[in-house]
Amino acid sequence: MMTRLTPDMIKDVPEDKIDLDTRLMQAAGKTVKGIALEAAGLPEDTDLSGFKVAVVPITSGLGIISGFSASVDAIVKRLGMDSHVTQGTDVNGFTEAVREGADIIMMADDNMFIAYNVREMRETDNSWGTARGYAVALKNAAGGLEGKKVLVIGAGMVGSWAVRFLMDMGADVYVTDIVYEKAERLSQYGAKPLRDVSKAISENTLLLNAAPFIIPGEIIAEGSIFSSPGVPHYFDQVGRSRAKAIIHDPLEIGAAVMAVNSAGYSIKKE
Ligand code: PYL
Repeated sequence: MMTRLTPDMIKDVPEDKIDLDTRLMQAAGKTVKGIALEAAGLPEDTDLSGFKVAVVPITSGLGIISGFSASVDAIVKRLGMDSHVTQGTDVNGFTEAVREGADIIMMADDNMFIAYNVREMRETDNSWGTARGYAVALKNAAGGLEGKKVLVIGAGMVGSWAVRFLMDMGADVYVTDIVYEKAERLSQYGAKPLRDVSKAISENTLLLNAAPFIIPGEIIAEGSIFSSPGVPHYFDQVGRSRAKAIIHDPLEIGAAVMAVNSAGYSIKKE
């Protein structure tokens, strides 16, 4: 069960108050759009303006998260796509999106957040998109990962995908989780499970943190590069002074990869 976002975590997303592109340019030399295009295997100059995206608020389970649909809508608009939030919610909203000819429909309940390409009948989910986007960000921040040791913290849905993508990038992947058996299960993809979480973190300088884990600065190695989608997110002063880069956002990189990868299903057919 992924950590549920709160309105407070995403309140700065609609107006991009954290200026994520500037932070990513400094840490990884790419913008959100650049990372999303690389994650989707599309050329850097891909024109996304022809895509019409509908974001459908979903009231099921624990219900609407205030600001969630507005955040996804803003993220997609920043990619240059034509996006809007439907008037209706749930099936009403989905029907509205279909009737107005949306190319891509994005919606999330308590367990899944997907981008659905209506034309190609293919979905991209948030765990896949987040893992891929943060693996690409780490690769760019590290100047390539071929043959380099990388530690994945957290063997949940995002961490599991991240292990596979980092292996594909040629990294020497280690994985740790407070439940050792979860880390051990990822050895099927060639990753090496480590039992002692703190020791693993202190001995690595390329880390993808996919755990809801506040990492105490004193176990962080000097010069570490953190690619850190995990929420809740916090690094203390010692951690921030030791880390060379900390890449984080509560929603944007994952949602951008979903939208761009979904558009890619149509682009790659052309
Ligand atoms: C997709 C996010 C990323 C991290 N956790 C996931 C989460 O919070 N999921 C719940 C999303 C619920 C959205 C709500 C709405 O406003 O439409 N159903």
